[in-house]
Amino acid sequence: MSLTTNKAVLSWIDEMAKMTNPDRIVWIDGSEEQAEALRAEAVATGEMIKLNQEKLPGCYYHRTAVNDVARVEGRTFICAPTKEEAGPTNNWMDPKEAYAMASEIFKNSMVGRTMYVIPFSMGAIGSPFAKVGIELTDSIYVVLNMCIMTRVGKAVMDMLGDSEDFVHGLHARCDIDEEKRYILQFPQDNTIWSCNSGYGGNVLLGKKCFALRIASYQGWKESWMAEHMLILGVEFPSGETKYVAAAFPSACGKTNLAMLIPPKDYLDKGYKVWTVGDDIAWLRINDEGGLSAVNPEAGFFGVAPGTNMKSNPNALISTQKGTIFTNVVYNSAEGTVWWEGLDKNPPKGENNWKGEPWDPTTGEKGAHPNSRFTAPAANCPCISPRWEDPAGVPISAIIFGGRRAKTAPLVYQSRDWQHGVFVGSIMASETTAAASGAVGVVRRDPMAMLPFCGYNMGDYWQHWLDMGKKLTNAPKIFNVNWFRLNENGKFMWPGFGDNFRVLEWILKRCEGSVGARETAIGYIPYAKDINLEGMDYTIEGDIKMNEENLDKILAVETDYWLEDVASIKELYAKFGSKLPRELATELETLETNLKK
Ligand code: OXD
Ligand code: MN
Repeated sequence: MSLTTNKAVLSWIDEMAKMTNPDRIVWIDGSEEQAEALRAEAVATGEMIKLNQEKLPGCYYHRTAVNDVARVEGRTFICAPTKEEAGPTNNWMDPKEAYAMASEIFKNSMVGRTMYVIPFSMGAIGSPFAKVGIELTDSIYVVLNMCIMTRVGKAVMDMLGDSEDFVHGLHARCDIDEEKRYILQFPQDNTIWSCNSGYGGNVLLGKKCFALRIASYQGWKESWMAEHMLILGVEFPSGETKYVAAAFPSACGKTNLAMLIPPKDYLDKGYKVWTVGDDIAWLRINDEGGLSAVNPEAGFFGVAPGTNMKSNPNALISTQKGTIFTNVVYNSAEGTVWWEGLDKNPPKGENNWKGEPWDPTTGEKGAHPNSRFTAPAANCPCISPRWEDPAGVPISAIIFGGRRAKTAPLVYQSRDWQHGVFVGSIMASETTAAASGAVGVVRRDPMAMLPFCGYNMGDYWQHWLDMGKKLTNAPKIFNVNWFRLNENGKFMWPGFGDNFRVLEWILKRCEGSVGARETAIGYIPYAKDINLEGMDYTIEGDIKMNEENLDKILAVETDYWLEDVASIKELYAKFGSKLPRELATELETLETNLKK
């Protein structure tokens, strides 16, 4: 039964059904009964395995096809009317050609199958930030994941009413053929088509495709921002809470930072971190002339390997009920799951993520490195009481970061908004450096949005600058780097909970209660102002973290920075006349400052 009389919705579903030709169409109403029936069906067909319900209530296990385990940037296209609108950092396809090509793939792809209609909201229903999407899919796995990651069901259609303003998402599994796998975004049409994949990032269309690629374009047109940022709140002993949003490329510990537990000394004093979101932030100008942010998602689609009771207890606890595990190790004897870094007891006599016999003693990995958990955000022990606040939370600081063995100091602050936009635009991250201290390859990843910006990144930077002009109370902008290595390839900063010490400095800067040293790249802390009390970190041998070593990771190393300037020039050159003049000026200023 249809959940709406909205003509635009009904006629679009009709059109898509004519093309894909499913045997039946089923609306997802968001009810537990329907979800339970779908879980039972997925278990009956082998699509999912029901885990031990005493140990992991409501949890299921799924394996993707072996050739379908990650986002496919090479097959992801922005189908804007012209190549220039997609810009030099996106793959582009002419929309007419893209529709024609993909229609052939979608044609009759759902024969013998069911088309599920998933009405979903990104953002709490009724929030002024919220946006509606509808995903048509022939995968129960997608339905059940979407029910965790977004708000699904009748209330969404009620919110949409007769409006035509919804994202039109179409997904079909087809044959999981890599050669015919396409993730197509049509920002001008509010449309996403995804085929031949069953992997989360490609098929949970609310996430990267909508909440970042399409939404970044919408934000540009409607004066708001969709960013690849976690949101967290720091509660002070006084009870006051300040919020920050932080952008990092994938694999830099975003989920860990979002769920950080402060060091013991701080806990004892009454400090606490609250998670609002771990991956995506939608930001709008608030009544105070600042930015407020919501997390448009309702769950965490987190990387499993490395998650354990020490590295991120809050994430691990979040996965203990109502969670879908994908491509980890299935422990069939226990009805539980395992992954590298969970604990030191891999199950024996079990299969690996591919379903092949696996012997952990050989050193071969059992879980795919990109294996995932899909967990309800509400499970998280440190979920913010305001995580569903329809007005969002006010953002005091925006933090950019990446993985840099050298060059970037532990933390620095931009001089102002324009300089902050520059700092975001020059973000970069390295492939993990070898233990010998060799430096990995630098990939420039502006604002951590390289694979997620739905339009020309030159226009996106201009949008950031324009937003700044509208803000009378703009968040302060910072850059952090938890990953500095010494000459022997050892981490000079402990990371994890101790990153709280840097957050504290950042928030003190926001309220103007601590000084800083002005340098060529921006404001750097005085070592004495980062609290090392109670820190017990050995860098190597008997070399401990102390003020002197802290000074080393706060230093601006001119030669490295000049190398960076050359690589930033290469990036900027790709944008031609789309490069905002302000950013070119900032780059000149940086170079001049460094050469002084
Ligand atoms: C993610 C990613 O899955 O950034 O969040 O790849
Ligand atoms: Mn991400």
